[in-house]
This record gives sequence, structure tokens and C-alpha cells, in this order.
Amino acid sequence: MITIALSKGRIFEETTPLLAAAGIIPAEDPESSRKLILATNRYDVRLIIVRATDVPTYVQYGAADLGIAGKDVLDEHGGEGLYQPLDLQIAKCKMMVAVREDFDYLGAIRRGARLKVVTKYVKTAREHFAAKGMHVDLIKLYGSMELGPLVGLADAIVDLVSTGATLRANHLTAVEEVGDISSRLVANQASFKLNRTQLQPILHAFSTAITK
Ligand code: PRT
Ligand code: MG
Repeated sequence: MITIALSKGRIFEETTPLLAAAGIIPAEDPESSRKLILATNRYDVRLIIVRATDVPTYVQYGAADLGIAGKDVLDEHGGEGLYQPLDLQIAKCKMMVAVREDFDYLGAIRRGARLKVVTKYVKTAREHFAAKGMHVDLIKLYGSMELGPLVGLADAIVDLVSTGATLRANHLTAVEEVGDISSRLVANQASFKLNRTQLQPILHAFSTAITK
């Protein structure tokens, strides 16, 4: 049995065509079903529905053979025990530094001010500012980072941006790019060797179906 770990929402939606290309059709829609284990049309493939941030953990420990997770999530996890054979080019966005529209970010950097930054992506943010030689105080949040600068919790946020609508709605503006984000196929290293004959065709179908 091949187990694939996925999160609901945008990753599931954008993965559905890739799964179809590999001849895998989920028996149910996770948005309407409350089941956490979904059967597919293939007797030898099942899907498990987990939080996006938990996908690497399930695959690392072998509870899933394959998983699909954002580069943002994988960078924070560290990638131990995982192969990352494919960039699926789905769920694309950018990791950005953003501040209030009225905040002078470049001026603050020039003055050498010590900025307070809220983020869910502490490791990524730490590495980004360290590479720039900037001293920042990082404050970990689990969501709604956009609120931080509005209520005086922080000067800046590090978060994902796709359309920019969330920033605009909260009078924030992106001032710096941290990196491009897309979702990757990840595989458990031991399972990848043991189940090569079952996994290879899925990988091949995914790589052929990727829209660049
Ligand atoms: O939602 P939940 O707390 O369960 O977990 P999650 O947010 O980690 O999962 P999910 O399903 O929302 O995101 C899964 C993956 O999609 C992420 O790990 C990213 O790799 C990718 N992705 C792509 C995004 C976005 N685009 C995105 N725009 N993840 C989140 N966002 C959020 C962003 O954090 C911000 O709050 O959308 C908001 C900005 O969107 P715009 O369009 O207003 O700019
Ligand atoms: Mg979300």
C-alpha cells in the first residue's frame, strides 16, 4: 500500500490533476468528507489528509511514503529523512518581508535599527536577516501575521504573498523578497528505495504532468 500525505485546500486542489495523470482518483472530496484516510480508485494507493505543516513529519517517520508540501513548510522542517525529487510548480507564491505603508523600512535599516518581526517562519526569517547582516527580534505567531504591525507588536512581517490582496486590505506593503515558493513532492528515504517499482511510475506521471 502506498500512502500519500496531503493537506486540504489549495494543495489538494492543485494536486488532483497530477494524481489523475498518475491514474489516481480519490474516492471522496476531503472538503466535504470528514475522513482523514481517503481510498482511491487504486487498491494499492490511499491518501491521508493532514495539516500542511505536518506533511513532512508523516513522511519523515514513514507513516506516509509520499507527501506534497510547500517549500516554506519544508524549509522550516529542515527536510531530515526526506527525498525531494520533484518541484511540482503548484501553490506558487512568494515569501516576503512587509511593513505598514507608512513605515520607512530602508531608513530603519540605514539607521541600523533593531526591527521586531512577526512570522510563522522563524527559521527562514532568521536565515534571511542573518544573510543581510541585520539584527532583528523574531516573534513567532501561528497565523494572521498581518495584524502584528497594525497593533504595535512588530515593525515587519515575514509571510507568504500571492495576490497581495491581504497586504493591501491591511495597509501593508511588501518591501523585500525572501524567496520563491512552490510545492514539492517529498518521499520517505527508506520507502523510496524499498518501493521503487510502485513509486517510480507515480513520479514519472507527476513529472510529465507538471505545467511549467
Ligand atoms: O491554513 P492552515 O493553517 O491549515 O495551514 P496553511 O496555511 O499552512 O495551509 P494552506 O493550505 O493555507 O497552505 C498550504 C501551502 O500553500 C503553503 O504552505 C504554501 O506553500 C502555499 N501557498 C501558496 C500559500 C499561499 N499561496 C498564500 N497566499 N499559503 C498561504 N497563503 C496565505 C498567506 O499566508 C497570507 O495569509 O494567503 C495570504 C496571502 O494571500 P494573498 O493572495 O492575499 O496575497
Ligand atoms: Mg492557510
